[in-house]
Amino acid sequence: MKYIERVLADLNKKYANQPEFLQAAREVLDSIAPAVEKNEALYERNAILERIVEPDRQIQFKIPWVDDKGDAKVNIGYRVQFNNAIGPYKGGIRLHPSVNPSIMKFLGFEQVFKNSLTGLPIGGAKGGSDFDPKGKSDREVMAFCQSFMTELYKYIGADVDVPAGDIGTGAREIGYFYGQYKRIRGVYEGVLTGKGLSYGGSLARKEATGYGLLYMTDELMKDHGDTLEGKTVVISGAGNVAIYAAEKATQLGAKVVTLSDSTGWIYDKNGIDLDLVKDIKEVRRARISEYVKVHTDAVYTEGRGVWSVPCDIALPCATQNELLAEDAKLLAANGCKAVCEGANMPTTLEATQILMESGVMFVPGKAANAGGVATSALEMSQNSERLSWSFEEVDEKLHGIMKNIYKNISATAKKYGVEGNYVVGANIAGFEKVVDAMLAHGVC
Ligand code: NDP
Ligand code: 2IT
Repeated sequence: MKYIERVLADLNKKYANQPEFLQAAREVLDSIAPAVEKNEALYERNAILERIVEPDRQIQFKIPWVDDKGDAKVNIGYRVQFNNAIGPYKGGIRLHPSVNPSIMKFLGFEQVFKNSLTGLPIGGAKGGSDFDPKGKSDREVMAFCQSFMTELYKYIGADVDVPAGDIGTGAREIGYFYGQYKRIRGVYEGVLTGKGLSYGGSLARKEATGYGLLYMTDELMKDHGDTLEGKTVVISGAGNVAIYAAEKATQLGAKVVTLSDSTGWIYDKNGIDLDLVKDIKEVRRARISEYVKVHTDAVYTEGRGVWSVPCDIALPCATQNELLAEDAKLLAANGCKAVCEGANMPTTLEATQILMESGVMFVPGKAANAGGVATSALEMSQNSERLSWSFEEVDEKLHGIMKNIYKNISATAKKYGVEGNYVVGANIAGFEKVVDAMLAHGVC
């Protein structure tokens, strides 16, 4: 049995109860085959694949906290420190009731390759909890965050592991995490990113994932003799990534006609009013259905459905496995030119295959949404030198990083004889840098 197949078979056996992790591992291992085959003996002797698919460590802990009624609650906390061959562990914290060890591991695994693609010195990690911030008061969120950090602080540090935001973790949660870390450790350091601007945050970090996604999409279109000007864009999600993706798409001349949340989706043929969405989501923390109370000619539909709207470009920006095989068929039939992933693994393996076979250009999340973590690394740099850069300076660096990622994944795909296959390009390019470092460090 070939090396990759053996490692995949072992993983399937060992982690049969971790479907998301197995999906992410399969996507990477299948597509790096040409790079592994070239060095099979060396990699196998050094157990490179066995070592890269296994997290360095997984921490799981209890998070007791007290709600507003005075009742005690318990959630489960996780931090998966996956690989620190090229830099300190780095990755977000997800707060969502669906969080479990499989989701933590898939996200940590993806992060290793994504962080490598940024070209910056950051290793891969992910953390989170099954806590649901929806409907909780500020005090309850603070109580949870303080309890979470009371355990997590033991395992992180500015040169060790630097968490950040993800689903359910925004500026408010990062603030409470930071306050508790500082209080326990007595150290003022860049231990988290996505911080508020008054205490070491970076300008443009809030916008970075969405903006970066559009810088990537723009490069892709230009490389294929096209632009974003006048294009119809459908976006799922209505959170941090979706909002700033919509903002940059609009700035680049496209028209964004959909957004969604977990209850339903909106279609506005005139283009989404982002000031209103920001008020609904960032200020009021309300449902996207509020939108049609103001824009009465827009349509709100319960459930899922954004991929049924004819578009030139589709940007899944909500969560994993939200773009299914039937959605891919519909997008292709409706003439969609490109799908670029703002979320992590939003497209199923089957849907990805359908899109690529139908000639829809596809850029995977580990390349397309890397602008967020890249700007987190820029926040770390600013913290280290105790300076703050201007919005323009950070944004310009982010733009350059996304252009470089596109160049890198495109050139790598070409080098391995699969021009335009950005899944292969991203996975091999991300993999090679990490493996180079792992080989240099010896078996550890
Ligand atoms: P937010 O919490 O800000 O927003 C998430 C959005 O997706 C919300 O509109 C939410 O709806 C929707 N959503 C979440 N889970 C589900 C679900 N199970 N079913 C349907 N809708 C859902 O998160 P982000 O915008 O930060 O993250 C979105 C995606 O982007 C995630 O995959 C994340 O891992 C990825 N990402 C984030 C980065 C960042 O910097 N924040 C960087 C790179 C990737 P509702 O409010 O109803 O739950
Ligand atoms: O998935 C991701 O890349 C993030 N949630 C951002 C991680 C980070 O450290 O900024």
